Amino acid sequence: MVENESILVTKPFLPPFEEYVEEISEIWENYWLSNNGPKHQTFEKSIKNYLGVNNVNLFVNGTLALYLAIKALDLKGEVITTPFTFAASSHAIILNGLKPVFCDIEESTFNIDCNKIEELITENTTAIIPVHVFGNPCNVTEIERVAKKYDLKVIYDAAHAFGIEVNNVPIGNFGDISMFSLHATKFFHSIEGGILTCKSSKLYRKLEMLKNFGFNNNGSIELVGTNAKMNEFQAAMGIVNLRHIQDNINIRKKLVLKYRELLKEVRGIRYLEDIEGVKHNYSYFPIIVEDEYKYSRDELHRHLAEKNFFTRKYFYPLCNEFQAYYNGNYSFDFSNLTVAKKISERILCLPLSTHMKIEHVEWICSNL
Ligand code: T4K
Repeated sequence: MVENESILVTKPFLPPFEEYVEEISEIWENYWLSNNGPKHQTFEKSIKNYLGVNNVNLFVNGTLALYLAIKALDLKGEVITTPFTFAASSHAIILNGLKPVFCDIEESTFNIDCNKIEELITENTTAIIPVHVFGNPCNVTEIERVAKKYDLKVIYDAAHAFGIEVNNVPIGNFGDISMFSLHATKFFHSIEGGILTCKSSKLYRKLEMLKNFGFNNNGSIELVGTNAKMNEFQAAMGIVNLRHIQDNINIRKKLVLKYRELLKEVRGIRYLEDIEGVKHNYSYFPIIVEDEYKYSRDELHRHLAEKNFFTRKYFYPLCNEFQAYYNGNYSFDFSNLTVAKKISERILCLPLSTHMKIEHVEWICSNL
């Protein structure tokens, strides 16, 4: 009876227990637990292949990966980014001593509005850090054009975009660096984990050093680095989960199509459609609760929780509204973020996981 079940916004996929145990059993033979062990090496190769990119660095999580991506490019001054994202995106900028300059987003994709980037560029701007929110790709062509014109670096926060392709080009090939998160809540995960992809082999080597205390191949400390290495248990989970990835995407796609079918006629509920030429991963199912809907977003959130369906307000509040940023060092102009404000006050991510059945979607939609 779905009526009596409790469904969270997501529930991590776990592979068959025996499959993971078999994968990690080698660790008991070789006693290699971290520091670029055999599982790490195998996983890195598989990811490189799956993502169709030149260089892959694995990290302990996505946040540290993004933090080190910014460090590796020696960015200074101001970075243009989106306020409609998880805290990790803007935290990584601020932890590097840089100023995030928040740009408004598009109504249709919730991604950074490329038409508004140029007006925010100053002599202090050194990079753009867009986010492929919910796995929907940003306008990579336009971002590349602006970056080239003003000689800016581009780091994509692709935390949600594992496996996405745009016109058959895998998404990790755009910009200088892309970061993918492999956190437990992601549709493909390694318990915790992060990936950086980049075209430049020089940058790849620098990232290798930065995540390992700054050691170079000769054992000298060449850079001031940190410890952000992925361990063997994480890599083993990634290896096993990669075998199940397509099945998982298929399950999620069916659930998403059902949601769309059932919500089509609901007045005041808007959702994202597939984009032509894009290979999607169906990692989230966000809806916009428009003003014409019978309840507000917050009322709907509460109503579904009473029925044991737990939705999430990803991403509310906006990053520029975080109390932590108002310590006297930062001041943000809210007036240019009207679309982001509107979306963040109306967004709700509905439950989506491989544990769900079509009946769960039907039950949620009947409550909408
Ligand atoms: N950039 C972007 C755009 C991101 O969205 C993220 C992470 C990052 C960067 C940073 O990447 P990482 O450093 O995380 O690799 C979750 C995730 O923790 C976070 O990874 C993710 N974005 C964010 C969007 O969602 P919370 O605070 O919402 O997580 P939590 O613990 O409330 O879990 C969400 C739901 O999942 C709950 O209903 C419980 C369920 N859950 C969670 C975990 C961890 C489980 O059932 N089992 C579990 O093991 O942030």
